Amino acid sequence: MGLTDQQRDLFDAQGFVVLPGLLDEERVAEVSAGVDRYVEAEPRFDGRNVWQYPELGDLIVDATVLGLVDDLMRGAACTFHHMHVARHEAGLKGIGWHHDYEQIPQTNRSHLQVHVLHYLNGLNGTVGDLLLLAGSHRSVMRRDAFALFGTEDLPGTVVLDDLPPGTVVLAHSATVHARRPKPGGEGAPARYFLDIAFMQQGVLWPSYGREGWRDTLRELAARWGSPDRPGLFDEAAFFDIADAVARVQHLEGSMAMLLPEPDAAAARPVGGAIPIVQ
Ligand SMILES: O=C(O)CCC(=O)C(=O)O
Repeated sequence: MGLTDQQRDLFDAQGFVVLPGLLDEERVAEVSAGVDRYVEAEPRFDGRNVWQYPELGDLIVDATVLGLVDDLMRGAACTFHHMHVARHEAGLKGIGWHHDYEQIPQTNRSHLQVHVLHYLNGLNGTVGDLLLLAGSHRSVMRRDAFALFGTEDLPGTVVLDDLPPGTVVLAHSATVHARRPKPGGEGAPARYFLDIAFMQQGVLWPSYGREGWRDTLRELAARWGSPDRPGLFDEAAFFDIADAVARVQHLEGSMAMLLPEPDAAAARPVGGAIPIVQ
């Protein structure tokens, strides 16, 4: 099963596609058991130990989901970046508008990064809705550029608040999104949420932002690596994010002037209106 042309076009136009109930009941139950053990043992917002949970590793390499990611990559291979795992209860805080495209500094969208968002119990209008800003993946901006708008509706906002269990949202990681907190959900099944990020190969990407990211990739490769996908857990796809942050954090002015001079043959705008490219 792959994406239809219409779904691919939708992804290109709005930055995401919603696949209601993609995972069946049995798979949802298996992964949920892994989530339960994970959230009871691991620190929050830290995906380094996912390899210790077989159901979570199995989800990273789920053939159906990876096949859909392949469709979006349009023939290019991809590499796993991180997985986050959460069980959200009533009263959960929101997360303001942001995107998750990994690039330092944000300069272009030459290569694709996809976030696979799993809502194992679906969404039902309690605890938190997912907001997505359609078309925002085309704009280059800091990850927190729209944070000043909190979780307010913006023109182009799509609200996901009614999804069946097993739903997967495939999102271009540069799509601006937010979690709007909602009342209710007490005494009901929790909001099971996982995100898994994959990078299109062809450029070096920033690593996962915690020391030990190489070990995580090695552990995953040892257990879930396969000759069919030699680059899936390839640490050589990444530079250490801490090195890149150190390079840019004290920059002043236009970074272009710190780059090597273009060679004489490089296209150079002359006369007329010089295009402002960034
Ligand atoms: O909880 C959600 O639905 C989305 C969370 C989110 O914004 C994120 O993981 O970047």
